[in-house]
Amino acid sequence: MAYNFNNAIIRKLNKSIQNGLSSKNLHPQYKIVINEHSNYIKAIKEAGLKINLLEPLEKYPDSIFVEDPALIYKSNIIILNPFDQTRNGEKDIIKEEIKHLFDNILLVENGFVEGGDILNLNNHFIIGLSNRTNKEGAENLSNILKKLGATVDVCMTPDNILHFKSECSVIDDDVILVSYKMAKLDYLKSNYDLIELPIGEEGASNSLRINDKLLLPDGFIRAEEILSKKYNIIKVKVNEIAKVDAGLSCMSLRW
Ligand code: CIR
Repeated sequence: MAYNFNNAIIRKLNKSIQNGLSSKNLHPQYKIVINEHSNYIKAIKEAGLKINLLEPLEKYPDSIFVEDPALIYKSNIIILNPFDQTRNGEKDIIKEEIKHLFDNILLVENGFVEGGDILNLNNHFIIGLSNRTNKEGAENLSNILKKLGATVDVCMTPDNILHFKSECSVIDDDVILVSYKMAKLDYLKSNYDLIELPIGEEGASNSLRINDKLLLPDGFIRAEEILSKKYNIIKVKVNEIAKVDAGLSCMSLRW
C-alpha cells in the first residue's frame, strides 16, 4: 500500500533554515523551528518508523526538505534534479549519504524534477509540472520509473502552488486529500476519490499517511473534523516552518 512504511530518512535541522526559500518572503525563527522539527521526528516515530538521521547541511538552507532531491521506489533510490540553484547541490550529498540503504541508484540526468512534485500511489506515479519540475525532467523520470515497472501520468500543477504535493496527499488507497484548487484538476477528479478541504485549509492538504496514522498539520479545524471520523490523527505543528513553504511530506523520505 502507498502508505505502509518501515523506515524514514530525516535530516537534522540547520540554523540556516532561517534563510530558506520562501514564496512569502518570510524568515522562520530557528528556536521555534527546533521544537517543530523535533515534534515532527517524534510523530514519525509514533507512526512506527525507524529513522535514519542525516547530518545538518548549513550550506544548504532548505536541505531538511529531503523529499525534493531523491525518490525511493521499491529498493531503488532515484536521485532527482532540483531546479533552484541554491538547492541543486543537495542531490550529490544525499546520494552519497543514503546509497548504502538501497540496492540500486538511478539518476535523473536531463531536465529538472523535485520530489515535491511526485505523488506515489503504489505502482503509479503522478508527476506535476510546476515552476520546479519541467517537461524534460518529468519525461526523464517517467522513463526511469517505467523501466522499474511503474505507470506514470504527467499533470499540470495549478498556478501559485509551489509543488504538486503542496496541496494534496494520498490518505488511502486511491483516495487523495486535496485543496479546493487541486480538486478542480480533471485528471484527479476522473481517476480518484477526492476529499476536498475548504478554502483557508490548504495547509492541511499536505498531510502524511503512515501505516494506521495520519499526520495532520495542526490548526486546521475543518480538516480535523472531517478526517478524525475515519483516521487516527497525530497533529503536528508546522506553522513556523511553513514560512519557508514546508509541508509534512517534504521533511522525510519513507519506504
Ligand atoms: C523550497 O522552496 O524549496 C523550500 N523552501 C520548501 C520545499 C518544500 N518541499 C516540498 O514540499 N516537497
